[in-house]
Amino acid sequence: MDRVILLTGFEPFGGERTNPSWEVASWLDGKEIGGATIHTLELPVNCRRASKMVTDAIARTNPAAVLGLGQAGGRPALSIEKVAVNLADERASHESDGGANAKPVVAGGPDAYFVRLPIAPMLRAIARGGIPASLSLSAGVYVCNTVMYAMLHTLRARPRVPAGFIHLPYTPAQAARHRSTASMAVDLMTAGVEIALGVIARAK
Ligand code: PCA
Repeated sequence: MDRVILLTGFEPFGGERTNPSWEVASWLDGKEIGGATIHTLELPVNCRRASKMVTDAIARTNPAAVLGLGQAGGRPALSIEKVAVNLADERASHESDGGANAKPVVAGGPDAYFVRLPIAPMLRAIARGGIPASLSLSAGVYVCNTVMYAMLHTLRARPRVPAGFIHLPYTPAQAARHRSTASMAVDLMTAGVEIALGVIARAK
């Protein structure tokens, strides 16, 4: 049977016309990387619905690895997340109270999960490709963190399946509508994510 890597992205949100995560994911849909086929899934920017969709997709496709992508406007580089916390705040995009109203993603679940990705080799490989990338220790408490937590929780009994999340900067077209904001071209972000997927696919 074909090995599948599940790659998720998001719809636009917060008044944006596009979301770089879905632009990148859709470029990679159907590609063969390291002996695996990329299957993509576009998620709604809603904690409850997005986490249900990702856990359903994991059950349906039994993937060899799962990588989530999301937009983190203002970040200057591809940002490989290290930790998902058991907190979800559906209003976090428009109410910035720092997650004081956040609820558990999974009631009674562990406080946090570390992602299961070969982060250091991924960072080295992306940098060798001439693409800026860095490690992030917080994905916030909004939908990206929720989806990452949900995927790691669902896969908790399958520790050999690599799973994690990369946040992406704005595209130049998005940044042109914000002042003094970092951005990265979609083809460069796509190349960086493709390199990351290659490292993940070849890791075992
Ligand atoms: N970024 C948001 C949600 C969807 C997205 O692309 C986040 O960082 O939670």
